[in-house]
Amino acid sequence: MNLFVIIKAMIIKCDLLIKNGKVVLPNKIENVDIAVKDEKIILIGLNLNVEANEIVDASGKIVVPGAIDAHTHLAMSYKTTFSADDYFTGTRAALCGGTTSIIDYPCQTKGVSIKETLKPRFEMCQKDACADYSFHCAITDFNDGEILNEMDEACENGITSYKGYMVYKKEGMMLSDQMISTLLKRTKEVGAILNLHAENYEMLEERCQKYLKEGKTSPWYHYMSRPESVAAEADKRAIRLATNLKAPLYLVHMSDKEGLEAAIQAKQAGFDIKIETCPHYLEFTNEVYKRVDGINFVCSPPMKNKESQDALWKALNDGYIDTIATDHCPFKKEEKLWGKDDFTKTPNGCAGIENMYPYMLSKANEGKTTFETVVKVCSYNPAKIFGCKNKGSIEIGKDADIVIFDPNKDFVISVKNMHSNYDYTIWEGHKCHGYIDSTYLRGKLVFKDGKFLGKRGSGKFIKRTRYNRG
Ligand code: DUC
Ligand code: ZN
Ligand code: ZN
Repeated sequence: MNLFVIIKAMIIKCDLLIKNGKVVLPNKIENVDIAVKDEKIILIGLNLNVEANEIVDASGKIVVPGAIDAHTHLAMSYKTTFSADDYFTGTRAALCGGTTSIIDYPCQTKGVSIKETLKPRFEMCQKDACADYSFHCAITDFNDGEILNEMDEACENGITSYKGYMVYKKEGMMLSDQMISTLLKRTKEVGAILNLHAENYEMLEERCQKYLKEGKTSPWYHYMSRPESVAAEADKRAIRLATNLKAPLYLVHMSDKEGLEAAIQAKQAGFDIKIETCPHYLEFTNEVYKRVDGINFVCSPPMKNKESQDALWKALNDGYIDTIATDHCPFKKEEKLWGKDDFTKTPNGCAGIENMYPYMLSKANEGKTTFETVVKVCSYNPAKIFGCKNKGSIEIGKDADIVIFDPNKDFVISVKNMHSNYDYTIWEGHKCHGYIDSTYLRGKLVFKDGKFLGKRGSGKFIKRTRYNRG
């Protein structure tokens, strides 16, 4: 064999080569090529000399890892209905918005084990999920201690995070402070992390009753019954409970300045407090509840004042926000209207799964934050915190979950160009400066030029590693 033949034989063959893009790597942005084979990133470098079945020219585009939405409520049962997106439409929409993995929140019914809670969810996802998926399990009852015993085995099986609600008492979901402390202790012991929804139930319930008695029934009173102070009290209590035990705590959907500041202080004092916020708190304020379509924005916690919103943006850019996730939980218009004469009857939740990454990336494109920050909070950090060891960055050996973002493509969000199963969106009319060009899930093209190209049931379960033990 002559030298030419030997060198030719050594040239690596790969499935996909993404060339000439500006790639957001873990600690820098570089113009490099990415080679993908068998669902994994196998090479990253300048002018890679590889053969590829498919070559994509990403000149002028920004290449980022697929986002991980660590907070969704798909097929969530509520009274006589379900949240509008199931695991098919929800994960289809996710992929179309550059989110390649989700971590959903099944909720335990009292008396039921973790395994039994998750079983139907696994079945639904195996059949329906188009994106990769995992679950946090919301705990409502210890079943005489069985749940606590079961947690170690559940962690072994990849379920390494749990959730507690400090609200939803009437729905049987609220935990006492004692139960929260027990869960904080147990999650720390087994190498899991506890996620808390922090609002003060007694404070908000008293306000709800007062407003209803006074005939104040509009969506504005949803906000008024759960204002900044109601979230702040619970945020601070949750932080106290966790720091007291030196246990890790993940505060979901942080929305208020006072709670945020308390969490930042605890972080600065060396405690392991993680902060999640959502795009809707960064974009909207409580003013939305005065709009004619204010009812559509009813979610808990509600959007807060401008001061809180500014504090969230500052904390994001100062590096204190750990993750951004959506709390995706849309309901149909008709269902939202259950609350038209009584705000407490409105199903809580808004859409976001397809909007998070385009919104955040376009904010980076506009200079309100940086691409590195967006990648950190939407991909790298959720992967690290929740033990998705093959996800979260463009690195050799990771899953080839790759998004190509076109900074020059403007896009106006409308219910008509989304891929969910809802019939309105709070993001209607929002202009994104730059948009997702294409999404790859483990090297497969699943979204391009506005079209979903993925496959129902092709999402894989993400068996997560224990907290900080990955
Ligand atoms: N809040 C919402 O708005 N929806 C789902 C659950 C929650 O806590
Ligand atoms: Zn919540
Ligand atoms: Zn939620």
